[in-house]
Amino acid sequence: MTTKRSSRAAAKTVPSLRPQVLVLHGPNLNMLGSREPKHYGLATLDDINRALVGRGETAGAQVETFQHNHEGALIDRIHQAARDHVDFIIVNPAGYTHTSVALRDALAATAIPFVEVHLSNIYAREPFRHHSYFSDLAVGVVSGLGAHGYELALEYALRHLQNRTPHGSQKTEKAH
Ligand code: CA2
Repeated sequence: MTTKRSSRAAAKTVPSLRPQVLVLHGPNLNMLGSREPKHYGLATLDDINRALVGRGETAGAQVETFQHNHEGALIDRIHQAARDHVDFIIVNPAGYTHTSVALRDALAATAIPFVEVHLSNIYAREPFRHHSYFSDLAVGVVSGLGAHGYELALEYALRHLQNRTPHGSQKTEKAH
């Protein structure tokens, strides 16, 4: 017999027809707009998130944003994204870019395609920022274009998701 409770729980796992994009921001990015504008620009995290959610609405996609200063909370959010059938992730792992095998493992385990974004050009900065634990798993990396980098990543995600067939695989491009 199906109880009310179990049918509600089952409904939660049904993939949504609306493409779902999760934007993840790592530690200290809540400070954007207040300090270090030379590296990170003047936009606040709220400015960035509002623009991304608005663009998603226009395109008929659901864009959710999440910032946390703790590694475990970011990992839990990635696990949640898998349970919610999120289609695409845009992630700025911030300082964890250069340190976190655990965050890398979470993204690898969920197998949700993702673009890695950095506001600053990590290759033009200190040598310890030149290595990322994420780039080889990412569909692509945007680094050094400021807040615009997130918008470009979202445009890519929307295009990528539009090209999906109803079964989730990608349409192949026609040769000319
Ligand atoms: O350029 C990026 O987006 C980074 O991911 C930002 C990280 C840094 O550790 C990476 O190497 C590159 C740092 C985020 C700190 O954000 C702040 C924002 C305002 C004030 C202070 C820190």
